[in-house]
Amino acid sequence: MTSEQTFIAIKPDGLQRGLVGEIIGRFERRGYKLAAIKLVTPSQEHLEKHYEDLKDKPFFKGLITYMGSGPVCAMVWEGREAVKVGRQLLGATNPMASQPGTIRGDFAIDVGRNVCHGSDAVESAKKEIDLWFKKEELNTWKQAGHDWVYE
Ligand code: YYY
Ligand code: MG
Repeated sequence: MTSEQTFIAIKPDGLQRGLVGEIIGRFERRGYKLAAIKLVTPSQEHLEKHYEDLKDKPFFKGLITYMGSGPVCAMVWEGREAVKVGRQLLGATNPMASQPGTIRGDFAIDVGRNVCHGSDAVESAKKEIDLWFKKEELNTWKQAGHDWVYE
């Protein structure tokens, strides 16, 4: 089984709106394994690193303020094609373009309040996991249901 890890974060609006359990449940029910989880209110410096690719965008300042406005639930999810499928579970960046059945398609309206973050590639997932987590915060464990999810 080729396994990969993705960085998923529930943004401050997701916390405020009580969507933590709902979002975690979708990854669990799909069969993914939680490797790390914590609540953190990220500093401006941390967020500027996380979103450094977007620093020239007009929405950058607002994005940093919103993301630093309260706790974020930072997670690492693991399993087959976790990066790609994680993005599918989240839905399109703009919730207005997200399909119903996706997290953003079910729970969000404005792009600037789109509830969750997910890495967009295996390389960026590695960078993001490295930025948000220390090595010792990542757990290696075997899911009891593993062989009922994977052939
Ligand atoms: O990876 P993803 O979160 O789906 O989109 P990005 O293009 O990386 O943008 C990051 C973040 O920025 C997005 O989740 C919301 C916000 N944003 C915005 O506020 N307005 C836009 N026009 C585009 C993105
Ligand atoms: Mg992105």
